[in-house]
Amino acid sequence: MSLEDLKPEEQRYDAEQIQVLEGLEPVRKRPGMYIGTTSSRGLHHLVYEIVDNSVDEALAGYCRNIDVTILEDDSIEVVDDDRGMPVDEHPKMHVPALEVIMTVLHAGGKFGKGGYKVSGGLHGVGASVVNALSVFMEVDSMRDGHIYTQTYSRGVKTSEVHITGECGDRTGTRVVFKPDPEIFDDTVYSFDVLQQRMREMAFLNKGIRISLTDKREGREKSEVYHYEGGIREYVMFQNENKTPIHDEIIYFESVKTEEKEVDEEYDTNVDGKVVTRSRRVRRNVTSECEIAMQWTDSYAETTLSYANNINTIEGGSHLVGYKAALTRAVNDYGRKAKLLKEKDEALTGEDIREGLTAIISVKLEEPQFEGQTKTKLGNADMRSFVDGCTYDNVTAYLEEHPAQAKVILEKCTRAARAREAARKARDLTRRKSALESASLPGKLADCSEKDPALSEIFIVEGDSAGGSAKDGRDRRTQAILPLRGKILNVEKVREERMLASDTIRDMITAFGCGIGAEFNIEKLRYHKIIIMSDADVDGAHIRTLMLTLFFRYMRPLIEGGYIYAAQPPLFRVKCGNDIRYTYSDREQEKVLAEFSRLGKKVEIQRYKGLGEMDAAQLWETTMDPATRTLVQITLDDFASADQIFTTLMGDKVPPRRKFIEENAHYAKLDV
Ligand code: TSJ
Repeated sequence: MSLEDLKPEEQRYDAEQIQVLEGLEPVRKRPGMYIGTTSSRGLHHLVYEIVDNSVDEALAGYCRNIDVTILEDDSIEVVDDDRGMPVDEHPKMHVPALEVIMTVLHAGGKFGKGGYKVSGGLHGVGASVVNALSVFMEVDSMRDGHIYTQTYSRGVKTSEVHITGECGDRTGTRVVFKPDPEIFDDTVYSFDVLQQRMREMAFLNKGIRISLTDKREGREKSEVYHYEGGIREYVMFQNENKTPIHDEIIYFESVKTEEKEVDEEYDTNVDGKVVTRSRRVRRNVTSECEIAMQWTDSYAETTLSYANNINTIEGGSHLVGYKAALTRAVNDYGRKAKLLKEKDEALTGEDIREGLTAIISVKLEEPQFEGQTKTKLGNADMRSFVDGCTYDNVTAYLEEHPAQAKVILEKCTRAARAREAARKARDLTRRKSALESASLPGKLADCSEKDPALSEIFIVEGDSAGGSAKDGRDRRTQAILPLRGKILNVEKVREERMLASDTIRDMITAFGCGIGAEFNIEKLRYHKIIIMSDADVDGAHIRTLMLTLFFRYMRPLIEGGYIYAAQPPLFRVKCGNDIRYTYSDREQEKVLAEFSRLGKKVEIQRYKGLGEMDAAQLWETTMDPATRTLVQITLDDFASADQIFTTLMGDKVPPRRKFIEENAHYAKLDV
């Protein structure tokens, strides 16, 4: 049913507020519109969408345990111990509520009284979307002693809601679904990817217990995430491989209730069809703000902000309020306690946040998500709410903990001095040559194309590979920057030391867009920055060092999808006139099997490094846009990326070794 089907007077009446309850065909036609993507990320998103339902119940106080299981065939089971989904007849649609939730787009959450939905995945689209994109789905609702069950295929019910058993006193909801291979490029679940989100959910919602179990053959595994300390424990987790400068975690929370005008949805019957309308009503609205912080001796800042359990990567009003208040609170206290001298300039926000790990989590009704990736909180009133809460509580903490306050202020003052020294140094020379000089690095073999969108730059490790790349490239669109010597680990030094490195300055100059606060993506000279390093451990190390630099100083390059890793081949296999390049051990086995079936002699060359390939081979295997494979480096999950870099690049050796051992099988580091 569409708007046109309504009577004319209905159309006029609040037309834009009318939301028509639709079937699920649009979801299957355009899955991307509902879950963002049909890549592996969308596949995992289905699980989050289901788990969000249970988390909402947990936040309303009706559920504590959520068990997520990857079954043998890559279908997913989620079981919780909530009230059980309602099965009574929907007053307007005359089918059980459970069926409405599962088969009608946009439905869900509005069957209970009160109890608002604060969770909700990035798209917050609901269980019916998961149903539409699953070849099979089964839901059991346990309530009033009965187990009510319904099954579906591709969003269409294959049975009525019926009683399939008894459950005694137990209540809860259980769902099994199998994502549709017609929709998803890849239907294999990653335990690690699910683990990240389940752990994050458990940190953000203290007290809930989420278990994650893998039942697939050969990968059996089970973990439980349960944190009574909530985001306090999240900060401890983020700081696991760092060295805190004060023992306890600074933690505070605040709840605000005010009368406000909000949208309220209701269903109504128009000509026998059910339409959801919304109206503005005045009622009490509650918001929560929770913050945990701890300073470490590192130079990097880790600030993770969330709104309704969604990582607000682009920040927003809550983050603005927090940052402003923290800067004021530390400066005001510092002056009052005479830890800052009258004549000194105020500490900047960056000085104060150096080495600080902070989690800001707000929960509110009607969140407005803005920005390119819809991860920027727009609700203006969250700014003053979080500001007030942060200023009062940080001030109180500093006043009540003078010894810790002294350590923290000293750290901030050192950061300010280092920053001032760096500023003076770069006013003289370095910054000029690194960031403002018109002349490009001598080693850069630039392309002739001037349009950045059509230009790419290969960062090539080693002189001999650099030579081959220069000879083999398409000079019109491909620039080559060979790198000699080690790349500095920027995780371990402050900015001025970083800028003293020729290799790093060459990269910054070649890219053209500057670093840090002065970063300007408009000035980027190439829209593809391709890291070309050997397909071995050393190559991976160099790639990680480069990504660390990009992550800490030029993060928009990663966020914007401009960074790629080239995929050089591992082997060259020749059989008669047939020459193949293979890029993984599995592919190699396949090609060898194919050739041995022919029973002919094969010649195998194993490439130990890019340097072993001549210009023509390098072009053909790794650089030719028509045939090459590039891996785009993405920043799916900032929290884990930050930890990976701290682990890999920080000072503590045992966790680094453990990480490398655990992840040794990965060919690429996709942060
Ligand atoms: F939708 C679903 F199938 F994806 C799903 C929903 C899957 C799982 C694992 C859990 C849930 C779910 C739904 N958990 N809890 C609920 N709760 C309700 O839907 C519910 C329960 C009771 C009442 C009430 O007013 O009595 C209202 C609601 C919305």
